[in-house]
Amino acid sequence: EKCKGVNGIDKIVLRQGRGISVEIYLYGAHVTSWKNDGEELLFMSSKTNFKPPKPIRGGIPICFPQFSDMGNLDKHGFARNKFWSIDDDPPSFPAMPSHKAFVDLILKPSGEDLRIWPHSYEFRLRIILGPGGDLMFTSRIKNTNTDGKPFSFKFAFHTYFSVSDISEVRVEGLETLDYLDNLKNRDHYTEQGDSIMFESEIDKIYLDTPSKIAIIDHGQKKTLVLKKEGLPDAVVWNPWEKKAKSLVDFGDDEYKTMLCVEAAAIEKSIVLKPGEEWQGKMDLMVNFSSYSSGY
Ligand code: TA6
Repeated sequence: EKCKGVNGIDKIVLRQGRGISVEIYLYGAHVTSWKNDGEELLFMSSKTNFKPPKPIRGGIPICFPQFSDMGNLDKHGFARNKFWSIDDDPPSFPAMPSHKAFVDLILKPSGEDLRIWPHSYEFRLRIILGPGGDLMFTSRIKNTNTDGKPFSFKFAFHTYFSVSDISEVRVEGLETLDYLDNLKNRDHYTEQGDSIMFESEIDKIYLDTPSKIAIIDHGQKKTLVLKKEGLPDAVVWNPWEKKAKSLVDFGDDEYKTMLCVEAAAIEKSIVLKPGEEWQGKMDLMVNFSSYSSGY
């Protein structure tokens, strides 16, 4: 179902029965809401402006072809600031879901875009809302350069999860891993053996993580599970109090009710020769009863 969102920007709404839905803005192919049992699972800042070319603060921004300021482009690249199109006839997806709750989106560069990043590409994104409320993403990026040139890129699903209270949240699946600390010149460190808990600003790129990460919210007795493929890294970000105050489109206290855990390919850029295609996947699930260890 296509309709108008904030400021008249086109959005797609997918539903699966009662209380299960997802909203996707064509601006950025940006998921702004994911509900299960009527419960919102993504964080969206009350201060966000839906004013292109500014990015939307919250939900699931897509970082492509750059992550953060690790290159000459605008922060996190340009995919989150572009108007995407619905792709009615996507080629060669392995299987069409048997239900209607999915959408295929596509981004290709305009002539103007080619001046900023001189590469021709087709970026296809399929978003599926499963019957049980699972939210599944398949991202396919193809090099369509005709000049014989390869290109390289970094990528992240910059997911902002909604949490009851950051002090009651634990992340499992990242213990003992190596990471780059964005708060310390991206120097290399190794995480200790315990699950991750939060009591100050964090901005880390965990390298080569397991495919499954769990965000356990003791306050709300829910576990969010993130599964990924083709996206070796995982970013964990919470701006905490001081940084939150410096972000104009983020409420001063909102750091308490959000946590970004991002399926990403950052440390090793993806390189594609002309004609080659890369695929990355992320599945998000929620479990309201089982919130103890074991993920
Ligand atoms: O993913 C973490 C990060 O790169 C942080 O360094 C932080 O600045 C955040 O993304 C948000 O970036 P943004 O450009 O959306 O303000």
